[in-house]
Amino acid sequence: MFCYQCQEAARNSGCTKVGICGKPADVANLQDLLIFVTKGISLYQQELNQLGQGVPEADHFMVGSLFATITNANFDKQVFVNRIQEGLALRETLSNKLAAVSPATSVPNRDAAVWTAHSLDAFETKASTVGVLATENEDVRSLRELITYGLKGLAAYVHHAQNLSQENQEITAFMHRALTQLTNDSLSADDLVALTLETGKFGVDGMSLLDQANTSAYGHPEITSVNIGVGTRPGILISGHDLKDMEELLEQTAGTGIDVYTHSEMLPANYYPAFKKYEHFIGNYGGSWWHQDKEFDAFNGPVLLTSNCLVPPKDSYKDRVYTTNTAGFEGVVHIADRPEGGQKDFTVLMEHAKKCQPPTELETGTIVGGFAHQQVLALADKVVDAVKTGAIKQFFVMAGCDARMKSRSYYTDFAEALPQDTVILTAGCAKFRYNKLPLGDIGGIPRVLDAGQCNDSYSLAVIALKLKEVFGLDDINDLPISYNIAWYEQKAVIVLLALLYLGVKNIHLGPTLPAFLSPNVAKVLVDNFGIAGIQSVEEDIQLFLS
Ligand code: FS2
Ligand code: SF4
Repeated sequence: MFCYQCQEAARNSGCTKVGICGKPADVANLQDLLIFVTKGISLYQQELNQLGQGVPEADHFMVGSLFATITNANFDKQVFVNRIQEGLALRETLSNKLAAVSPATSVPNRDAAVWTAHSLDAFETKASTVGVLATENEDVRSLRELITYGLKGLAAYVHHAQNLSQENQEITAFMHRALTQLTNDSLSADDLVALTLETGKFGVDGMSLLDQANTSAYGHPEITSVNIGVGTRPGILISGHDLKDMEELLEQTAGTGIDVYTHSEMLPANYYPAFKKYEHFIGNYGGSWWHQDKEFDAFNGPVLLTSNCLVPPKDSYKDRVYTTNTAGFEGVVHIADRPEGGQKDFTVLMEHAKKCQPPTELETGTIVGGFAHQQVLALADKVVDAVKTGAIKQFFVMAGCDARMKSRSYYTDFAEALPQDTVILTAGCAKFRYNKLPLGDIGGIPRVLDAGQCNDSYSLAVIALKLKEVFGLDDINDLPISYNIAWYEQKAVIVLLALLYLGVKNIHLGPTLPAFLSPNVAKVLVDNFGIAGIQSVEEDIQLFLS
């Protein structure tokens, strides 16, 4: 195996024996093979799309496969074996369709378009030859992987939108085209840089699509005080990012005597008007994803993972973990997809919960969030006044991810060290490093404004663009906004590419720069976009405020 797609890649170089995340080598290799097979599907779908004959199943397969290989989503070997088999069969269907509708059209001559096998042994042999290191040139490899990880992050957002019946053909057509380009050895580094930025453009579109899907189904997030204490009844804990699952779980548990709590990236579900009507929706339990080894233990009831991040479960609570969508783990019960026009069936979790103790209290009190674009724009006059009078001197976008590394205490220290006349704009699980600190407010505007999940970084971009308009600026970089972003997995990559596409410069990325950036590719990002790493809190505060 060789994997360097996340911030915790071993020695900031790459995991080679087993993932720091717990991903075994055989699963890592099969994930590489699945990406290879998916590229084969894209080669055919790309031609079919150009003939107006694209097959929706190929879009769903491509999106689901990219998402399943994202960090901490799926550790189940059999899932990848099944998907590879399904993928090869689907490629055959697409090939037959292309031959039928346009006998003169052929796909480019690529191994991914023709390779096939039927046994696990043959899959494993092939898998060891199609991974990241199959691209020999370090810079081409770096750009190809940067694009691939951006596409994985984008796939996650598109998948959640699909679950809410929102699709955008232009986005999936681009994703097929990009995957096709990644099999083309004649593309230059410049071509790949252009494709990287184009990926960022579709990143903006993908986040916008999901924003539209979430807000049209559940209303616009609004300022909310979220309870972080516990009730007295047994509960179900729901984590990950999928709001459709959240809705169906709340619906099915209503009136059963079972409470529902969010964990980690599901916290922002508390901000949506549609979910506030459920009296058994108690609030949020615990912190960010990597605390689950202790917090799932203490929760005492069943836990539903609707996407990443899943930590390989400890035996003490493994039987209470359930996965759905693209999340998976061997030996853990997987809740099947919803039937056409129907709902998922969460009965097994409810039956399980009834036999469990209520959650053990970890903390009490509330945290405030719900500052997505509509809510912040409703406060625009107040915010603009505060900037004009100097009450707010600077905004800090600190969106992104949290993870285990000790060095991430930087983000807590940075938030604490920021002067009182600054405001943090956040989204994603990065917020758990500072969202329980008593940072106060500025004239009633909290000093930490949480827009929501990592995909709600879109809201932060909308807010920045609106402020640019209000202040009559030509350049988004003239706003008093600094970007100090924490990254971990591939959704942060698509957020970064989206910000670059929008013209945002001088983004600081930490706690380390991605291992997949070769020195030359890193230099392109530094020279053209002012991308930088982080230093000490003191040095960075001085730099940002100078
Ligand atoms: Fe956090 Fe994990 Fe949101 Fe990531 S819970 S690092 O999936 O996408 O952010
Ligand atoms: Fe290593 Fe991260 Fe890949 Fe897991 S996802 S194997 S921790 S680089």
